[in-house]
Amino acid sequence: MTFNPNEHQHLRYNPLKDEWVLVSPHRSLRPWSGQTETPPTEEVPRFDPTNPLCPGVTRASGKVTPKYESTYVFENDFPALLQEGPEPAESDDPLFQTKTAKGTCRVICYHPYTDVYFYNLSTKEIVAVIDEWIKQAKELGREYTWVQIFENRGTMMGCSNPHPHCQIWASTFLPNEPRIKDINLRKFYDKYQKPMLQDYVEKELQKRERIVYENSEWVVVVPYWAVWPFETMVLPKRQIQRFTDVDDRQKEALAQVLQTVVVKYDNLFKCKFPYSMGWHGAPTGDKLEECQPHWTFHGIYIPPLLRSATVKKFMVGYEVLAQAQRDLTVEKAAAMLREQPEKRFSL
Ligand code: H2U
Repeated sequence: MTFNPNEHQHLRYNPLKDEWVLVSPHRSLRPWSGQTETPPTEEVPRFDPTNPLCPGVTRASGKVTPKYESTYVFENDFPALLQEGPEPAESDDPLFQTKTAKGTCRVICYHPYTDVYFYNLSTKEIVAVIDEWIKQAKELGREYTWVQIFENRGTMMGCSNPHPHCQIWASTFLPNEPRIKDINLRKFYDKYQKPMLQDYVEKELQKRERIVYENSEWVVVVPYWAVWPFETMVLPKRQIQRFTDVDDRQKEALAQVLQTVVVKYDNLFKCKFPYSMGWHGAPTGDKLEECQPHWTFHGIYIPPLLRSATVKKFMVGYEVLAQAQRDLTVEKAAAMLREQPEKRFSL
């Protein structure tokens, strides 16, 4: 029998994490009698006088959200990172290491209306969100080593508020995911003298097996090494290191990406598709002036759903004790998303 990646078990390497994922395609037809989720619904009013993210409503801090007309940014009233605080004592015991953690947390409201999202905002309105992301990345990047812009979509992903918004956590330290990525991107660059993700984009554009969507500036793929069933990466066709390097052409094209990706996701299981998404680029703060050609700016979407709006993937058992595993092949997941129309379903 000859090996067929769509049928036969194998391991795939994630060069960004230096990790392997087990792919078991023969297992994808197994029946499911475990937990099911409530299908994500989407009926929200345009304005809710009790929602603190709506214009004119008072937040937990007692401050009033102004009557904003585009994007609006405020300091998170429940920040995980504070700018100031007592510092822990250094320890020379290798088993009990502690480090200082400082930072700041903000919330960005995308639009004054609660019943809008990337699928029904105009290009101009989406570009306003992108501009705000870039502005925040620039401002916070001057002070902080890592500026993590991220959005949790849907209650299944821990989103606490239906208003269109995202969060920013900026820190004095490099968190684990980008820290490991930085090490692996650098190793690749040193070995091949080429940014890993630029090389990857070029090869994916040739192979054309995992592309979900592409336009003149960006390509969206289910990465070769994806762990989550419908995980995607948004990669630039022109090499850039950071969000602050994105030019006007890339901005307009990125607005199209944001709109199309969510429409395809929502169409897949006819629901408000839950995910965490965010952006990664070269570290900032002290490293702002450092040349970091090994980095390529990119976006990441991590959705938890597996086979319907109510069945999600659990990262448990073998995956937390040994190694991540997937049943649905990456290529099949990419095809399923690619085939979705670019017009959103209506109920
Ligand atoms: P999530 O939906 O991803 O949880 O983001 C909403 C954020 O808004 C959350 O971090 C903040 C929460 O702390 N928030 C305020 O800062 N003030 C409020 O009055 C409500 C919510």
